[in-house]
Amino acid sequence: MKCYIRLIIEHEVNILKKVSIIVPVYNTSEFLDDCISSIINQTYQELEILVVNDGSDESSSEKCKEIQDKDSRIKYFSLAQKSGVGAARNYGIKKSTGEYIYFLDSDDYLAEDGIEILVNSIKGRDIISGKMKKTNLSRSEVLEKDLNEDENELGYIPSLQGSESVNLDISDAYVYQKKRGEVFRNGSIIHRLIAKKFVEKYDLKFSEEITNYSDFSLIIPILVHNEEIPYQSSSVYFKRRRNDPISNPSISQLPIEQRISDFLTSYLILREKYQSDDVATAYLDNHLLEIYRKQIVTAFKNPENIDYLFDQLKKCIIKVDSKRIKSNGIILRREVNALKIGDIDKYKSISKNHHRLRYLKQAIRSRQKLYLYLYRTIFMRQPIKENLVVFESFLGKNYSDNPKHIYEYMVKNNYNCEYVWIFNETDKEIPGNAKQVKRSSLKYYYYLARAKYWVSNSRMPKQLNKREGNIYLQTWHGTPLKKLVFDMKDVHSANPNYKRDFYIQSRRWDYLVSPNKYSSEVFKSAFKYEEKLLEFGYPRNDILYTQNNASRIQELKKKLKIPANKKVILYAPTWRDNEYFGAGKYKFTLKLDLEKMNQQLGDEYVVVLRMHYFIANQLDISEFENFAYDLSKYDDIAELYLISDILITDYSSVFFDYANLKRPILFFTYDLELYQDTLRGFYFDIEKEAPGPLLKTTNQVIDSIHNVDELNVDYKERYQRFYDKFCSWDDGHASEKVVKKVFNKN
Ligand code: C2G
Repeated sequence: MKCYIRLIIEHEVNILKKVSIIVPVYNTSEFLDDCISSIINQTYQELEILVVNDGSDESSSEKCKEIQDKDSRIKYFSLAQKSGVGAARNYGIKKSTGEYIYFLDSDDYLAEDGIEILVNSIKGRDIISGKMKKTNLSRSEVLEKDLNEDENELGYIPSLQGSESVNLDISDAYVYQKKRGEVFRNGSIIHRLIAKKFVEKYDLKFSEEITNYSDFSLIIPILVHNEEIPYQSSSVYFKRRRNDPISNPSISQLPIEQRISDFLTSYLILREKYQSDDVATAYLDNHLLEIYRKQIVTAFKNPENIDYLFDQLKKCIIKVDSKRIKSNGIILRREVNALKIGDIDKYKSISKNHHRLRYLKQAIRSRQKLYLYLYRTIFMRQPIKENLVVFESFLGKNYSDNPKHIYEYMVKNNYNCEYVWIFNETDKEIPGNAKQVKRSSLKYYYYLARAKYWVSNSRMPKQLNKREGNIYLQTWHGTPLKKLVFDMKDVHSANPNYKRDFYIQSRRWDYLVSPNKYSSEVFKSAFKYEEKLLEFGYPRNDILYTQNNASRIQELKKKLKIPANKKVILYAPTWRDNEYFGAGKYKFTLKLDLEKMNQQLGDEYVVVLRMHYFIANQLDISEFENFAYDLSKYDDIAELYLISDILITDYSSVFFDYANLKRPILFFTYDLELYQDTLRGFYFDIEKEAPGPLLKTTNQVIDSIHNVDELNVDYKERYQRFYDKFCSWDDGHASEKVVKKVFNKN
């Protein structure tokens, strides 16, 4: 209401003009709330919201129906069958009654003043362009952010967000007149306000025969009929980068061949129709050449794509004005010439050399690129070494986990193999005669290219293609409590392409070790894993059965300089997706009060702190000498399990392994709600199934330790149930079973 009055005062006689916001929907149930809320909460209220369901699945259709009741301005339409985004938008145009039209995709959302700014700035023109900002964040995350702090990340102007801070007198700020084509450089119609009468006058419609690039059929006439197109950078449209291009891709995440083919179809139709208009032909030709350089050349690394697209591309290239080709480099010009004469063999040969040259150019730029070049062009062409096995644990951070125990079994049992271990820091004391190779060194690429076997508990870089004959044993590194990859809804970690990358990397696994039946099921869904599962329990837990005796425990305590007469509390928490310095470098803030623990438990216990291997910051515990020991860098946590009397953890998979020892476990879950509800989500109700109490404060932790005998009694049955479900495959022989299945002894 406030906003209405304000606008009327500002524009005196202006009657508010209605904006029709057209929202085509196809399978975006998880994003629709954000999208629709961002419209309903616009500071400019004179709106109609046309939601056009383009044959979505059940859950999105249900969601569409649900949101109808949210606001009387919503008009819902459902197309009889999936007809494509162009058809859905055309339907919306037909049904619209506003003076202006604005297109918003159903997985995106708007800044709250996005429409108001455009309406105030259009001033009788046919169109005004706002700004599009790509983001990985949800709407609520954007609203919650301290925008001053995150201005760079969002590229957003904080002072213009929210109705209170909108400066309505923005006539000066508006209209950075740009060259017409430049305003449409991204080839997209979204984030622009368009006068309906202009749409009607030229009968503007989206192409319906293609999925990608249907916007061009609107963009071209807009460019043709408008000398200048104003641009208002403070009207922000948030375009969401969807995190799951595998299960539910957005249009721009569809296969590259399809996108290119759609573009070429659209180019041909429009180039024909607007052949006499310089602006239109320049825009189309420049786009074609840009798409050629950026997408087509990449797609043509696969020669099958050349066969598929060659004729279509030839028809387009013939139409490009030759003066526009002249300004390009010699390689592109040679390719264009081969295309024009339709000589596919010649084209393929030029294109092959072109790729070689590109790789070489990249190789000169950095050492890693050079190694990768040698990996692809030389090492991968040498024969595979049938008895070469490469091991890696936790990305080279240590000598540990399932790969360590598999390796030691092979060494002890005289497997006739050549072994290589990958480490960040070499010269480790390890048994056997394995070569130690630095991660990302030239030797690393060499051995990975030549090895018949890869054994790893985490992912290998996605650039390292699997070669014919290679066998990749993936052991993974824990029973999952927190949701993994494709079972995660949002990705809060530092890498927004996490799901896509994971999918590419995990397609190379031939075997996956599973610690229990429950994990087998989770792995199938979370990793979309369909290859062989080795359901034998975890090799890393063998020593919890074979070395769980007093003399080994004393030996380890001595090695670790832990007093023999003190009991050990092991604190091993996991990492938090939202606390990081950068990709793979996470922060941790110690919430356990060591001072208090020392005072109240110091006579009987010492504390061993063990941070997750992602944690990059060092804990300063120097003031707790002789009470707290930081063993975060110690290689194998299983040995720390052996020496400890009590485990404190949180959502880490460590408790599934530790339960093999049947010793007490406390859960220090001070941020349970945040972790469970926002960051990850869990596979089961930890409050009901955890084999120990969930505690929020250091005092509760201390009390539980004082009363540990009573806890053992209280949790006895629950612990047994937990053990039966998660530990029953572990029997001290998992390494043997895995090795016998995967490796041939001779
Ligand atoms: N780990 C460790 N020290 C910690 C935490 C974990 O040495 N403080 C090791 C343990 O072997 C643990 C493994 O790293 O089992 C995996 O750690 P998690 O905390 O479970 O976290 P994450 O690396 O995200 O693994 O499916 C497995 C997990 O759900 C994912």
